[in-house]
Amino acid sequence: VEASIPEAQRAAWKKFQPKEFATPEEFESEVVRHVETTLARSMFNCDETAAYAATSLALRDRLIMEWNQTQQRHTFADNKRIYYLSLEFLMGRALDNAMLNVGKKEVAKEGLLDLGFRIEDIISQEHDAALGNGGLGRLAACFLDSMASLNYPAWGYGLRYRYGIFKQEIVDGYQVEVPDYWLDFNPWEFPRHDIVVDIQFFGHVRKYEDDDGKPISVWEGGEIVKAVAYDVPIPGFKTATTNNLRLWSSKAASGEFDFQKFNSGDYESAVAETQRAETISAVLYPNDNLERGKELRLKQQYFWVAASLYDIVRRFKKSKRPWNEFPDQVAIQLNDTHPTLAIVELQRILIDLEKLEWDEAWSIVTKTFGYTNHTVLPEALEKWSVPLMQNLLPRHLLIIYEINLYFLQSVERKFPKDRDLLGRVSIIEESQPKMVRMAFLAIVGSHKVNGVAELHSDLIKSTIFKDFVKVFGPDKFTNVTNGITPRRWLHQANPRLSELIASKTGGLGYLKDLNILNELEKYADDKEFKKEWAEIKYANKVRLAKHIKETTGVTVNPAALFDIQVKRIHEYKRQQMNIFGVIHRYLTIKAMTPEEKKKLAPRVSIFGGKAAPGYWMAKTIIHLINSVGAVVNNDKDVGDLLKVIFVEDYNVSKAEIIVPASDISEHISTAGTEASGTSNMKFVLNGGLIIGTCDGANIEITREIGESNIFLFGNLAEEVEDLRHTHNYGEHIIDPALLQVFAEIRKNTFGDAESFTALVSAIEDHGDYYLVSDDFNSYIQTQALVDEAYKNQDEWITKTILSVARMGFFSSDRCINEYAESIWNTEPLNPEEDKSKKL
Ligand code: Z16
Repeated sequence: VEASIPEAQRAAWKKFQPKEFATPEEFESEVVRHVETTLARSMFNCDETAAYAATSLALRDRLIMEWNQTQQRHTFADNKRIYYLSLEFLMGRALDNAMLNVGKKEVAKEGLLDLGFRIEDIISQEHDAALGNGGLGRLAACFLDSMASLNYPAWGYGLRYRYGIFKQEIVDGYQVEVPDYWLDFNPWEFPRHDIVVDIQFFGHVRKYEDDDGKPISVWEGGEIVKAVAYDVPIPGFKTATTNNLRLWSSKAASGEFDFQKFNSGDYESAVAETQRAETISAVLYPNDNLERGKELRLKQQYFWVAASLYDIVRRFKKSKRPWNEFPDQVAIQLNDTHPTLAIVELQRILIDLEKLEWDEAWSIVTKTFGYTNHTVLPEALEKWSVPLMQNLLPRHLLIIYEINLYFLQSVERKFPKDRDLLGRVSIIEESQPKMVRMAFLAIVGSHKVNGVAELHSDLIKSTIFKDFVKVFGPDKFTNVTNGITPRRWLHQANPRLSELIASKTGGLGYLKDLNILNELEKYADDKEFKKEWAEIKYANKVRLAKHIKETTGVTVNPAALFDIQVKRIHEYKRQQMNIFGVIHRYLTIKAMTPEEKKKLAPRVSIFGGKAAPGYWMAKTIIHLINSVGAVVNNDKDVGDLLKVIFVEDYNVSKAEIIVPASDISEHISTAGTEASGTSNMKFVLNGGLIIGTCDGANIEITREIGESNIFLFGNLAEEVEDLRHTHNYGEHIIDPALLQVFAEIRKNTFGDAESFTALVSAIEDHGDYYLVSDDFNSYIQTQALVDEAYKNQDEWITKTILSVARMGFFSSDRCINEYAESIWNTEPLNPEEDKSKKL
């Protein structure tokens, strides 16, 4: 149906296009209009929630205009588009980001004040969009920001979970999970009830030959679920580009519920179908770096992938180009193996529905996809049982077998008679039951595979994907070191620091080209500058101290050294080593004379992070941290010298308060286990130093900022295998300082020692897989160096300034440009309108 307005009537449309608000008054008039009409309230019942709602609505009206124009521009130019498929988008709050990106924060601030509200109070009304677990999901959010800010025509595709990551409450020192229902009022999403895709599950495959004797496969029967699109605008920072994030929501195919069944009295099954369909997009799986092979998870993956590909293919077909041009128009990036079925689905569309020959189709498929690996942990590598896949996606399983057959035949031709190799690289694992190895499928179906930091990209080539380097050659594998968006992680989280930097580097341009930070080097010894720098850090610590007081009741001294470890709780990230170190410090303080105590720098050890609900060890770590805090924080002998804080419900907006307040942050994973880490980058960019292992992006951070500006310790990745071997088959020596910590725990100093036996026993009796005992000594010695260094504030500040000045490399803009050049083969589409967007 032609929905376009005829030429003759378009003048009227153009005349009434909403204008952007140039003054606070224009903004105010829009806020008042939304309060009084959209929200049906008035000045007599406008609380902060209502003011937040109206502010967001006023702003989004403007956003929509830019968004529509961007989409029109992209359709007209018909360039190659980037599609970023991710099961997680950890977006956080949208309002502040939107105001900053479209350059309207000042106008809004003044306008709100005039209406009786402080902008910070309004911003903090917003519920985080928390559709992700940790690093992987936040990376996807940073990438969207960078792609829009760099004017790449790009779409994100994900799932619209009704419940994001759970809210964490700490009750009696234990984690309790509370559902995160976030959709009550969400002005940032637009339901597209006209964009609905039918998604098929189950059924069977019927095979026959057509009139020319060509074998045909038809996927029949089973059930249909509907995918409804919800769009979220993604504004670029001071560009005319507002890209789109499309999230799919599941709905029963029959609409509401089956009235036939209902009327015939079969109430339960009438509602059951609806519920089963809606369950698909109901909840985010709360595991970080763990895959459990549940059927509902596979349903989520196929549902999201099939809807997204339908959409992408439909858009391509509008341009009426031949199929071989598909990879020139479409680049699809797979964020981990979660969307790997997209490879199979595109092959299915091309051969079953579009009737292309297998080889032609497969060549299109492999040119289209790129695969990013985010972990080498074996328990995180996805495998799906063949019987499960057979039942849910019978046609896809057949295609996977065919992909594997042709692949193994090619391997056989290249390496004749190496049967072991064939078994090792087979997409199907010959286990009981057989399993589909999703990472192998992703490698075979993509033209590039990348890791997320140099060490990690080297490790995947030498360990888990070694045989594939042999088969495909090394050029298929590449590195793109992760990055973070400086807009949210500096400008938004740390406005005063951003302002100071802007004042010395010629304005906000540094947020577009982070290498400009280099100009700060010349202030590393500037007295005035250093004073301001230190004042800002102090103010950020006061802000965090206030949050800690309000949420935990504990008073912390902002002048103390703030030592922070916030990230998902995981044995490989070694929060247990941190808390053992804290206990060691506590014992040391208890044994000190008053004179010795005077020389010690007071410290606040701050932890935060969620444990997966089924991860018992991680929950035990949280319990130990809180138990230690309860003792230490109330010990008069200790006073201000040590405080232990667990910040409840760590999330994106908490990170925006916590990150700018750190003196030192901990990135202490067992070498070789943390693929990259991205909070390490955020902390340094905000003027904090790092204590860390030679792991992930820590290594490149060290290279950029200089060895003297980071506290590295511990064994190296290449030593890990031997150490583990020694623990299990040789002599496992545990550091005496660590044994002393264990002894103290056993004395019930931190409550019933039995609660913590698993933590101690993992090290003493079960081989200490994460090498806590091997790194502990070097860890506490390095912490002592931190104490010493912190006493010399003058040098410390210089270190932090130099570090910030050298962090340009870690902008997600650099990262996205690398993806565009080395994987997507695409360029930005710079709009004329950009020129009017002043920095
Ligand atoms: C995740 O957050 C990461 C990897 C993974 O396989 C699954 C999840 Cl949910 C993280 C890595 O652990 C981290 O090192 C990395 O910085 C991040 O992904 C982004 O690449």
